[in-house]
Order: sequence, then C-alpha cells, then structure tokens
Amino acid sequence: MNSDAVLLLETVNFAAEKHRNQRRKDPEATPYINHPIGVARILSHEGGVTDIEVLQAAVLHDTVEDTDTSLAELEAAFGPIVARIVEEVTDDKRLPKQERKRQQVEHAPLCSGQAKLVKLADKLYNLRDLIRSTPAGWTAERVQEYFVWAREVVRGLKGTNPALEEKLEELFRQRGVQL
Ligand SMILES: [Mn+2]
Repeated sequence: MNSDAVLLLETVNFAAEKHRNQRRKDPEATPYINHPIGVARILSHEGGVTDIEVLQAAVLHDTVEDTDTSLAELEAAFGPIVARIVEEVTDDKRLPKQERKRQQVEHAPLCSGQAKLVKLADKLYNLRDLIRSTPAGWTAERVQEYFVWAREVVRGLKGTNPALEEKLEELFRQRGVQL
C-alpha cells in the first residue's frame, strides 16, 4: 500500500493541514494550498516530471518557511531526500527580506537538480499569479521588480528543464525583462 499515488495523497493532506489557515496575497485571498498543489502540477503536467520525491517536495515546499513545520518532522514523515529538497528551497527567515532575495539569486546555481525543478515551477506559478491579478497593496513597479528579481534567480537555474525554462523566458520577454 505504498504506491506513489498513496504517498502523494498523504503528502497533499499533510500540506493542506499545515497551510489550513493561510491565504494567498491575491485580492481574492485564494486558499494557500492552491499554490503548492499548483507548483507540483506544473512539474508533472508541463515539466514532464515523474520523480515522486520532487513532486512531494513541491507540495511541501513552503511548509517550513511559512508554517510551524520543522525539517525533522518532514524527514520523519517523508524521508531524508524530500526533507533535503525542501530545505534547499527554504529561505532563512531570520534574515531581512532583501538579503533573503539576494541569497536566492546567489544560491540558485548551487542547488541540486531536484531543488532547481521546484524553484522553476514555483517561480512560474508566482509570475502567472502576478499576471492574473496584482496582490493587494502592490504597485505596478513592485510587480515589475519581482519579475526582474525572478529573472535573476531563473538565470541560475538554466539547463534544468527546457519546457519550464522556455515558458519562463516567454513571460520575461512579454514583460520586457532583459535576458
Ligand atoms: Mn512557493
């Protein structure tokens, strides 16, 4: 009874419980869990990714950063590989926001291939979300700055998944962000 499907359901349920009270920043305040599920789906449906540990890590990728979940808890529930991928995509919240953003640019090229996949799909999801609707309180300039920063991060993820990278490039092109 430990098929990939069963494992993935367990993972989605875990993430849904952890994000239970959170909402996205869009004006509709979409339930937060839509985001990690959507990131995993981008990997499977658009990136052709079938690596179960990558898909699980995608579902869990914001649990340590944004909820009370610890890496030890993830390791106990889902094993060391999934926990390590989530660790790689988790910002150090003790640092100021600008420093965290700078570190994402710096660390992206040093990540494992599995973590790079999650990062690509996370950025693709967030940029599409920004195009769909501007978060409450964000100016057009702030949205554009996010695109410029995301471009810097994605630059460090090159050579990971051509399909996802091409879709990101297209979004950057439409936005006039330099390659
Ligand atoms: Mn995310």
